[in-house]
Amino acid sequence: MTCETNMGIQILEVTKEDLLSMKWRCMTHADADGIVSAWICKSIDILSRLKFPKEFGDYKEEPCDLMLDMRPIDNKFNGIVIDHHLDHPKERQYRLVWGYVPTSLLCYELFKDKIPEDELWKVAIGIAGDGQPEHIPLEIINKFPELFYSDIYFGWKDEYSILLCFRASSLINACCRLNNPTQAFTRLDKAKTLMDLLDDQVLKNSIEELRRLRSQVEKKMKVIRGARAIYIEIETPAKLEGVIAQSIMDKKDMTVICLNKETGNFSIRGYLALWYCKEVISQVEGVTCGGHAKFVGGKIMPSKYFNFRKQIMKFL
Ligand SMILES: [Mn+2]
Repeated sequence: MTCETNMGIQILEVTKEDLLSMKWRCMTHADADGIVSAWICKSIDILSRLKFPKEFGDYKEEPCDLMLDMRPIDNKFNGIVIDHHLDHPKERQYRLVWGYVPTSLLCYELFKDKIPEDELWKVAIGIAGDGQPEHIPLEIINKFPELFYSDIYFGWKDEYSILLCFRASSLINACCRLNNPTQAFTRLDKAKTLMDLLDDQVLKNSIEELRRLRSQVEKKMKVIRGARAIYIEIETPAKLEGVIAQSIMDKKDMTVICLNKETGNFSIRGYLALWYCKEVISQVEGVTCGGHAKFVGGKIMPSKYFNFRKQIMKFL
């Protein structure tokens, strides 16, 4: 009896040969999954350039024919998209590769025989970055078991441990949250081993800087607790809304909506994330949001702040 462990690609509107046949102008999501996906494409030499859009899915900022780990802002994009976010339009001009698993894993499945074998541990970092290390391919775990070793800290307050695959993705994500995804990509590309990456001083400094900013932000954040969810407002140029929503969700076991008033970006984490996105927030004009189960992100126009807040309060 066999048991299918390959559960990745669900929609495949392009052939592998097409993808390998030219060099693409790529735009990718500025997070660990997006960066690793782009690294996979770079490692097999199919990229002519790489950019990170300011707005999720905005292909109009730069010439682009390959989009990774994002849903284009509209259906007129006419390149290729490799992605796992929900709600791609049925009518679309782009060709899609789609699955339920992180984009890094979709890229791995397409190109696995071409990726440098000694650097396959990088694939795991993208998958862990989207919170799904259970999807790391077994052959990668066999080759790099240290991905599941734990880093153990003895802090002043409590002791905690973190898997090295998570530690690595948080180093990459820290750089991205400080609005420096290009630097994150360069450091990942440069690292030859997982230990190189974990020891990278530039990335370690980013984590420290982010920690400092976060504690400043947390001292000033506004928190409202409702029956179903917790609503939080923060103000910072860094992308901290996702981290803060996640950590409060973990502590309180409630869905958390966190709005960064300075950037207009918000994150929702928790079981009701998609419900809030589709049933509550999408009803407000001037607000965009999307994501996957338990993880939603979005943006509001500054002028829509009061409408947004009113709608959230109604359904908190
Ligand atoms: Mn992703």
